[in-house]
Amino acid sequence: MTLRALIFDVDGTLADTENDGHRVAFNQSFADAGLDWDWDPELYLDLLAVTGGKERIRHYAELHDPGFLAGPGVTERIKALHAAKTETYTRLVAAGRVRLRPGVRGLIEQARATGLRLAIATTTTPANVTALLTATLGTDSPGWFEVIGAGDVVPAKKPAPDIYEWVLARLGLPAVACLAFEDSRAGYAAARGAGLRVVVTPSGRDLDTAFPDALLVLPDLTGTDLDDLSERHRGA
Ligand code: XBP
Ligand code: MG
Repeated sequence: MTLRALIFDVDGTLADTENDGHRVAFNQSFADAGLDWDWDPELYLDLLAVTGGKERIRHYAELHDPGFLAGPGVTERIKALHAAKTETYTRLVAAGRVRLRPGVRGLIEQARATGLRLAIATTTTPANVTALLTATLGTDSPGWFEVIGAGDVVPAKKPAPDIYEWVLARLGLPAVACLAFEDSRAGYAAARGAGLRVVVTPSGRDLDTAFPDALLVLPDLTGTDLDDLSERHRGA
């Protein structure tokens, strides 16, 4: 079937946001709340197996500080930590702390030039998506994406297929008319679970992961030609 839309993951795919962005912002919110938690880069790569910031905080506490979870109002405390983290993260991104991965801008420009529809399917918080797009692609760029599925709009985060299904429903397109771009095992599983073909540009702990059913696995999107991608998609 003819390719009609590209659906992009955000963290790890559009940009390497995690180590210098999200991780730093999590640690800042912990310090500001008087917690002695400090997520170093190695630990953080492990923690990324749990998608969603609030879910990741809870998972860390289960492993390293179960007393925190026994305290009163823990759900509210996690929400407050996470809201503070989002404030810091969006500030870091606005200050230019993260850049797009190679080839992302070029592919998005090709898609816009040929009238291909664009969408986003991510686990991260909506404000983070706006901050990243605005800082890297310009103030108009959030409007280039017809559907932005982000954060808690679906309760079951990646690797569940729900966020992709949510985006497909709003695009009004079947999965076979779209192509997803992902960087991680969880994201790949989510996209495949929704029936999408996937181009994977691995990052983090998934640099050496096998993605046997991927349409393509590439180190990054440098030089990616949209005609070639459309052709591969049609033949898949
Ligand atoms: C990545 C995630 C997110 C971010 C942090 O999502 O799992 O949790 O690490 O953002 P994706 P929040 O690869 O789907 O873009 O703290 O806002 O969840
Ligand atoms: Mg990702």
